[in-house]
Amino acid sequence: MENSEKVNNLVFSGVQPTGNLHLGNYLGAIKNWIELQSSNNCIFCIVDLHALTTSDSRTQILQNTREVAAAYIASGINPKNTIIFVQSNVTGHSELAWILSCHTPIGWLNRMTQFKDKAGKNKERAPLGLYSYPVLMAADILLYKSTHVPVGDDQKQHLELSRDIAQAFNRYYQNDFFPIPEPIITGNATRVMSLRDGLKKMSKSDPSDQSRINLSDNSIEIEKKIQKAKTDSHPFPEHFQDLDGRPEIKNLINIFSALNNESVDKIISNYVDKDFKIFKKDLSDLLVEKISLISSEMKKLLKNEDYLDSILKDGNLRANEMANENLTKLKNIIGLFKS
Ligand code: AQP
Repeated sequence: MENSEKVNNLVFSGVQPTGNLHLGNYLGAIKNWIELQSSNNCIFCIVDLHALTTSDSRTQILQNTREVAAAYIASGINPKNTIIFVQSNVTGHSELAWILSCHTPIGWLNRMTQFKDKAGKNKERAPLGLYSYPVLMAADILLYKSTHVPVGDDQKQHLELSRDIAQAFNRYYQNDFFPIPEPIITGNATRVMSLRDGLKKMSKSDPSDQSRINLSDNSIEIEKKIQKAKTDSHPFPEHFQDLDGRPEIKNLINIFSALNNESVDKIISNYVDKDFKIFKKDLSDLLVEKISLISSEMKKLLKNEDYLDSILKDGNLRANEMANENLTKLKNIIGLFKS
């Protein structure tokens, strides 16, 4: 569909350049973006300022930024129609984050479970940025007056906070400046779980590389990881309800379903009488088909830094233009001095 035919939605989302981009990031977020870009105006950000919130992810941030850009393009994001840019290159994000933080009660932030999980027992020593991360996320979304935000299930609470902040701002200034952004959390893989523990989210920071399929994995690595993926001693389930209490099996079937756009019921009926080995073999073939294409394209793109940088430079310019226009209007609403 041509740009002129696009509806008036503005879709915004992002990924942190923290290394080890994985299947959860792809199925929970990036894959859905590809479908959205044909009929919506889309902005996809590489949220490097968020990556500063944990010390492990501060290293190699430049290389990881290019890796995320390569993953977006290799997965099928078209930089001609869609803006791909780097958060730290649009200063409006930090500026709006401060303004919004002045309109956000601390009690709202105290409810955020991700901070509690990530800070763990060491809350007093956690960086302030980790605590105020959701306000920066609200600024990312609201800076562009975004209407829709496709994310994985883990970001649901942060998105609800963004909506609360937008509503609070609009109410305070008796204005409808910010649209209230709608979450898009769809598909069977809104929460892809670890291959080693079906109760833990697949995540970049899991110390075990065996817990995730990285977008950079080759076919041999993918096959090995699926072969070794944790299952249980029961036979293949006969019904959807049989998946209760079998998180590892449920996860593998959900991944299968999300990759080939088939219902979970259909997959269960296809494999009900078969050995798990056959299911795992077909799943790893499917993953190799989808992921190794992305991974080889990423490798090619990463060898061409000039090309990647030119895409980001163009995206930064386009994002800055939109951000500055919205920030000027917003400062006007607040009544800040303008020379
Ligand atoms: N396991 C997952 N299943 C489905 N979606 C997921 N997402 C992340 N993990 C899963 C979605 O990917 C997008 C980008 O995530 P991010 O990189 O900004 O941060 P994250 O959610 O913190 O990713 P990780 O892998 O879990 O990183 P660490 O280990 O550093 O915490 C988001 O839309 C997210 O929902």
